[in-house]
Amino acid sequence: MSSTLTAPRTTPRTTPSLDTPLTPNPDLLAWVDECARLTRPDRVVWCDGTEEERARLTEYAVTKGVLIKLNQEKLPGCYLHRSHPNDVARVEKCTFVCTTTRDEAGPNNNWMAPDEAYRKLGALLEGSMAGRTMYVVPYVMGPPGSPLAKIGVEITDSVYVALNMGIMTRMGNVALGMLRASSRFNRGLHCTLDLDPERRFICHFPQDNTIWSVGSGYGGNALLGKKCLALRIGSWLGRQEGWMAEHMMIMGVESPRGETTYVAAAFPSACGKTNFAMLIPPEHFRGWHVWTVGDDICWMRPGPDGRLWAINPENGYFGVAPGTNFATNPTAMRTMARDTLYTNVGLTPDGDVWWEGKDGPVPETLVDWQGRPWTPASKEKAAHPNSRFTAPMTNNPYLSPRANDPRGVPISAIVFGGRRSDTVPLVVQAFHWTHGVFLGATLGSETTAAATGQVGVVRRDPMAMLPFCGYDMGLYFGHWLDMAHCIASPPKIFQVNWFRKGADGRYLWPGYCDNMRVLKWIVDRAHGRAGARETCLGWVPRQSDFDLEGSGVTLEDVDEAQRIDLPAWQRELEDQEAFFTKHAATMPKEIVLLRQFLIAQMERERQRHPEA
Ligand code: SAT
Ligand code: MN
Repeated sequence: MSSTLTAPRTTPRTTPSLDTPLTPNPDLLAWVDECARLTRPDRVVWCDGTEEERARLTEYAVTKGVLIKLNQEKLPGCYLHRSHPNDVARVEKCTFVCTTTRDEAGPNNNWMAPDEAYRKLGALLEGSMAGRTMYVVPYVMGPPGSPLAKIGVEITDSVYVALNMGIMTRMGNVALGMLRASSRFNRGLHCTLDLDPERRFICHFPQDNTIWSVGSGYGGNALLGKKCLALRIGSWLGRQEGWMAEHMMIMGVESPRGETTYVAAAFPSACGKTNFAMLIPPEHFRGWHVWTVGDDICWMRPGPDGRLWAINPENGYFGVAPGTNFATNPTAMRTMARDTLYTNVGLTPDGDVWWEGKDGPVPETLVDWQGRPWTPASKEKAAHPNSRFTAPMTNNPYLSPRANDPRGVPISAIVFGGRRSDTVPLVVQAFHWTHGVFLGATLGSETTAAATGQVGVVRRDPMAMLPFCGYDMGLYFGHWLDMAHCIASPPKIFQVNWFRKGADGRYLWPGYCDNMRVLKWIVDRAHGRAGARETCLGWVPRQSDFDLEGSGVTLEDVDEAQRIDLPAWQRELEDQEAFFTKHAATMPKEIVLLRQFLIAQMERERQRHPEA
């Protein structure tokens, strides 16, 4: 194992040597002290977020074998980390929402009583940092000064986590400066323990604005600002405070006339959100530009002008490496060319990185993600399917000039997408806000490697928030419906599916840069400019509303990608039943009725076309 995470512990010391705290904030000092007394680290290090500190921690991580220095000529400032092979993705079964009552967490979450969770994890945390360093990582989610920004502090025993947080958030002094003497900060306590999956728990205490995570050092389990704070705790706070925390990327779509339209889009993990957020329009769309505001998370609140305004709470990208190349996402390739941490990708003999689907010839030999020799004849993959790059958003050549704007950007269109090889059409526009909420609520997607478990099975993933909604999902839909009353000019809502296949198993839609063709229709519809045809699923583009020039896509394929397959829809509606039953207690009536309405319409269609 290349990591110190499993190194044997030395005898616990009772008085850790304390680095000078960087703040006089009494509540923060008291909490750090409390955590240190519980976990008994040898040292406490306060992270200030400076370049000098980053260099020092990086060098320390290299000497400890936590990071491997890559070829600095090819990849300046880039390092490789190999996680424990049992710790490579989010683990939903170990993730808990610890509200006072089980009902608050809802059937969509694993629940543990707060007392029990504090007791259980407290026992695991006791003395857990003996012989180790405790990093105190203060961070801001959102552009500093934004009314939507939130402060968190993550305490962690992992230098890899501290370094990742330094890329993914605005970290260090900037957070302490914003926090000043306030006690309003998220308290995140993270300890890798010995990475035993049996002792892996990610517990959220929304009523205490607290997160305790033990037993994992990976991604969303350990970088507590991301899914834990920005989505699970964020969604809870959003409902209390009248805003929305969503699993969405945000992009600005600039037309040749210089008009920029902001679009937010929700897709489940590893379904191409980052690629979509970094889309480069095809040749034919001269004068169009897509600017990335964010690639994963979106916080939105109604503005004084009646529109919905959004920020990206993050400061970097934690993107999936496999499949990323100069054809699928040239912007990501450029973004991760420097100052990037790679996790679980292959290592070539000249200190470069490699993953399945990267440009160029397959290396004749390399070291795989588990540190073993690999050749193209090897049965296993060189890079783990959920291997990642952590890159600063400022590396993105198409970073939106508004990405750091504390006011955020006004959203004109919201898109829900999933990975579906059948049934769901390429693009549909909702009839109205409530119908859009219904489209989001009934979203399904084939599972991916981003979470442990079976890959490729359809599961309901409403708003792509199933693993991230920090409270009862039915109440969450109700919050969406309530928000309409605070937004005089709501965004138009759409559903897309880039992944539909034909009878021959071929993708019907090329995806990637050609998604611009769908995006243009979405933007035009959001401004009330493009035509459409009404179907029972929503408004869809007519052939003449769609610009296919230069795509090589046939009209037949597009028609097939848009086809309403009645037997498939019958199965789809039946498949939704279990989800609606599970959430019956709180599911808004409007959503139930829209589903009944669709079932009735589909039945009539089937009577009209009994041969279908
Ligand atoms: O591991 S993360 O949750 O950060 C990535 C993802 O699943 O989207
Ligand atoms: Mn995500």
